[in-house]
Amino acid sequence: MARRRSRTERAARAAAKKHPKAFLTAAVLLAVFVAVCACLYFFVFKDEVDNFLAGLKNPGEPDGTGTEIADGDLAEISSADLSIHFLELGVVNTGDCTLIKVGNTEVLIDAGAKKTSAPTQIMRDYVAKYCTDGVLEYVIATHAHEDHIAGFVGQEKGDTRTGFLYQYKIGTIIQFSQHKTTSGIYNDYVDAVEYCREKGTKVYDALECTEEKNGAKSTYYLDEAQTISMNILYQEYYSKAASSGENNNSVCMLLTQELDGGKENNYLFTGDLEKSGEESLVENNPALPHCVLFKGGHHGSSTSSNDILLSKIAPENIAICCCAGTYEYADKPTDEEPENYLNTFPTQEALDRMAKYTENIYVTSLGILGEDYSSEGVTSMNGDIVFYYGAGEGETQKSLKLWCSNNTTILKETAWFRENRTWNGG
Ligand SMILES: [Ca+2]
Ligand SMILES: [Zn+2]
Repeated sequence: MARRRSRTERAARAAAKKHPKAFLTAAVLLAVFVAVCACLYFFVFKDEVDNFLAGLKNPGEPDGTGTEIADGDLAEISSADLSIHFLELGVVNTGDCTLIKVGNTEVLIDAGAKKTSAPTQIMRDYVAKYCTDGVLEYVIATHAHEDHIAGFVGQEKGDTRTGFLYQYKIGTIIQFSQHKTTSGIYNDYVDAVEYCREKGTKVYDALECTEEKNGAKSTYYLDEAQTISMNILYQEYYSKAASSGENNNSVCMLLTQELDGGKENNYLFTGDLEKSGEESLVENNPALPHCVLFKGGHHGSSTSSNDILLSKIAPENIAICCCAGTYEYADKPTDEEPENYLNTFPTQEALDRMAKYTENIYVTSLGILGEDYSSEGVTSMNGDIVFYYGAGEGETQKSLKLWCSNNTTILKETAWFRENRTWNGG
């Protein structure tokens, strides 16, 4: 049976009969245009176009509390439904220490920064203030670098040590699946984990969690009503050691809080994950949601917080744990390379990418530099940064609030930023 031609097909054939030359030219031009577009896409703009399309799929509409964040009150934090604390370490070294609290259940993610000083008395006092039952239900060790694990070990003190793994009863440790380092602090960390295991702590690695093997789970609920979940997200470096070093081995965790009306708030923690790890995280977690809070990747390094991840999560707030402006992890400016100051944490490059999504960027500490760019001391930027979900006295509605120990000034409004960085956002 002859195929019936569609109306457009018939019209095209009629036009081709009537104006054969014009039709041929149009067809050739169209073919050339398509070829040029395809070349531009595959060889020049692939990342940009993909990111734009990803942005369309995830327009960054807040799921939860909206873009406005209320000013918090220190007195409300202890009784909040959920609080997330980015600690100042009180030393001039960059490192991570994040405490999450839901009722009497705490999650401690990493504890930096130096084996000679961690955990500082400031960190110990801070954790003791919020963990009052002597039990840290969960500890996450994202990767095997000193600035993330030194405070788990701590200093020798009599026949014990000052590290968190010795000072608290630990419920479950979730640690990196891969490592290459054989550093002293790594070996001390392994000893500390064994010390806990002997006392009954469950010890899993990230891959066991995502594969739900040996008793590990990919989702842990932090409250009895099961409204706040800690989800270990798979990325490929759990199953093969990253060739680039430890950072891409970082354990990634999405904290999801269910709110009234079917809404939710999501908070993402990726340790020091770098670009290829972020790519794998996005690829393996297509449902990665819009995030009300993102812990800025790798202390604000240029290697992390890439477009592929940010376009997916469209973060509303970003907290960066670092000692801003110090040259601990950057080359000092020289006559040949005067712009090296742009590479100190938080780097201009990472801030440019973050600026597309939010100006609500907060930073824990600020370095005080000597003439030769050496670190001479430390002061607070925002200080301890605390996001919490709760309500004050007389308030009927709970909401996400921000309290910081020094101030809640967003990064781009700080004197340090004005002197050392450029705002390239809207
Ligand atoms: Ca506890
Ligand atoms: Zn680090």
